[in-house]
Amino acid sequence: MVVLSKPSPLKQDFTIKTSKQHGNTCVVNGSIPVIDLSKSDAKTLLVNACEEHGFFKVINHGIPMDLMNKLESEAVKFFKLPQSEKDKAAPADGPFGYGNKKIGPNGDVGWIEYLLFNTNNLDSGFSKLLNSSNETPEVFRSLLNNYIELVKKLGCLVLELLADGLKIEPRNTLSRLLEDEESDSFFRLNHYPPCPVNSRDVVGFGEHTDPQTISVLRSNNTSGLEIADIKNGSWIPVPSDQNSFFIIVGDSLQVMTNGRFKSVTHRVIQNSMKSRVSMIYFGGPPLRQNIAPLPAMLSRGKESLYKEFTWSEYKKSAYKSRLADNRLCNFEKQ
Ligand code: GA4
Repeated sequence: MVVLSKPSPLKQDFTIKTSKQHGNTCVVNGSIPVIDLSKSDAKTLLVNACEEHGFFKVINHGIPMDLMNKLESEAVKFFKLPQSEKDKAAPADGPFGYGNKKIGPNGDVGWIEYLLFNTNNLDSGFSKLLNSSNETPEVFRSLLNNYIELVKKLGCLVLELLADGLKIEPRNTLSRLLEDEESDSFFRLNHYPPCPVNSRDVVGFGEHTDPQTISVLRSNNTSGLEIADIKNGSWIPVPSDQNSFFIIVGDSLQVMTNGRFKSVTHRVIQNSMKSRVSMIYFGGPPLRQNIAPLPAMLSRGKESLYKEFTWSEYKKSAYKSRLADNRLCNFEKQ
């Protein structure tokens, strides 16, 4: 097990906020759907999981373990650099590059350091990495490129199976948003160092929903991820599994299915002993894309639950919000 250097302490407290919507009781044996993508019933199970949990694990995904492990090692190598070197990769403006404890622009903090990239312009974050004394930037860059291409394909496959399951035609109605060359998708490498404060009041990444369509997450074998039960808001710990991927339904997919799929609230709690390293692909639409319920989701005279908006408008509003805010409520019809 690799224990990385701890980032310098911040003055703020890392307190888990208990939202009004979601309590923080732990449901230890909460069930997480596991879906085998090689089986013929996958599309039905996927639809069911998005409706019931907004979250599931996929196995038989076809992404080579070797690639995940190599990218993880490169990330670990970067996070092991002295703080002053890592800080050279911090953005002058905008969100891309290295971040330490600060999450978003509005005062949220976590026991975390990370690298954030725009997948259609890797250099937006990567060029900053070249300022730090990274020994093998070309290896890192090519692993990032290979990995992002494969997780994007996996995300597209899941979205196509979901379209099949929902009888949406054509079946690339959702996946084309990620495949579009102007797709506004992000990739994030997170490092949660072991946290010296052994308390459930310390948070790695506070509760939130993802704004995009789906997020494809892989972590090392350190637990910490928790999802809020859609029905009663209780927290369900997600057992780590470094060989599988976890899919998180985001706000945009909730809107496109007119609320049938649920964008799941999730968080990462700290671990006092072990580092957690996670890599997440956030499949976002192009900025100009209208985010609205698909016609197939409005059959039999059903009305849209949401006002009309573009992804660009949603993003602007998201970046004015705090992490735990309900971002969709501004876009719901009264
Ligand atoms: C949550 C999902 C992704 O990590 C992210 C986050 C983004 C950021 O860290 O810059 C946000 C957060 C996320 C939602 C609300 C805003 C924006 C921080 C924040 C307070 C990269 C994303 O796309 O939205």
